[in-house]
Amino acid sequence: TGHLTSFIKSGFHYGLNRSLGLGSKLAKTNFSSLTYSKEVSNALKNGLPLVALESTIITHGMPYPENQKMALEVENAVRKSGAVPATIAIIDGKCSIGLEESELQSLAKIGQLARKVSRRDLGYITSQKLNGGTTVASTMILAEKAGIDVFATGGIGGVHRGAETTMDISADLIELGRTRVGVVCAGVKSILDIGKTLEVLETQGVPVVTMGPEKSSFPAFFSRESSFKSPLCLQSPEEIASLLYKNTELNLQCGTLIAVPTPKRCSLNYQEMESFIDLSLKKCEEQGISGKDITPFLLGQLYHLTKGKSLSTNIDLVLNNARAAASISSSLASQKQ
Ligand code: PSU
Ligand code: MN
Repeated sequence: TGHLTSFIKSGFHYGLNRSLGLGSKLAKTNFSSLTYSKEVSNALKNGLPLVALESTIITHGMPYPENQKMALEVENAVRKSGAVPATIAIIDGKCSIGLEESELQSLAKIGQLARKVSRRDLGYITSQKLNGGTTVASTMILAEKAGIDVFATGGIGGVHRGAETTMDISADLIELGRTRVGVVCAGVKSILDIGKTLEVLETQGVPVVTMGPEKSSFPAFFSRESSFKSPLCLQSPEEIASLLYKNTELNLQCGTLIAVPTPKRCSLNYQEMESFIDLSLKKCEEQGISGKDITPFLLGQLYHLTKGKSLSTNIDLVLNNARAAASISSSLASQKQ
């Protein structure tokens, strides 16, 4: 048996000293186990602004080949807006910060054959040398380890409707409460309970800011508006970057959620989406779908019910978020100097 097994067996005897011995060794292993793409390692060396991108959206959020096209377009949008994209995923058990194009293409192709990797799956997936798309939670963890401050995605996980009985609350929310990365999204999809999601974010101590004028509502992903008021509103990328800067300076050790409303041209009708969501939730229950399979299932249902419109909106809003994240990251990089 290896070092780790004997440690686990004798763990009981370590008591309080445990964090001294193996803790620091593991911390070192962890850090060196990150694999960087050339583009990303060059950006990190030169202090260029970076934007982390997640990969569950590629493996479990969209069908092939649209997922591949989206992923490449989003990377280019970040580059065009003056930052360096770092798509994060687990490739053959390696925590990869930035993917080479061929890696990204293979991941998109295998889709749901790759694992959906959240915080608790990281150890398993890396030890078994598997492939995985990282959720918002695990992408945040790896981005922070790599020293990337800003991360763009479409929608984050949240509190599911009916969570008062199912307890289905995404690990993304807990991660936002403990990991120091700014996450740019289009708000929370209304397949979730938006009100409860905002409550949990408050409990976790997460600042939630919508990029827009005062009194903006918190956006609902497919639609620009919801019936919930955004806790904070800031108009410019510079102001949002200062907020991130101060959160770091105060050493709050938590994330910041930045919501960017979906562009007007591709926003979908709120009422119509509500009825589609109700239908999808019913089907989900009928088929006994649970746990981590719920979000991918609901996304697939909405794709059919909207005849593909949900997908094109999804792609547009991710691109929009990527551009906003690039501006925020650039501004943060200059404020740090
Ligand atoms: N919402 C989307 N598309 C997605 C996801 C959420 O519109 O692809 C993914 C994200 O990776 C998010 C994850 O972190 O689902 C949340 O899953 P869960 O609800 O099981 O925590
Ligand atoms: Mn869940």
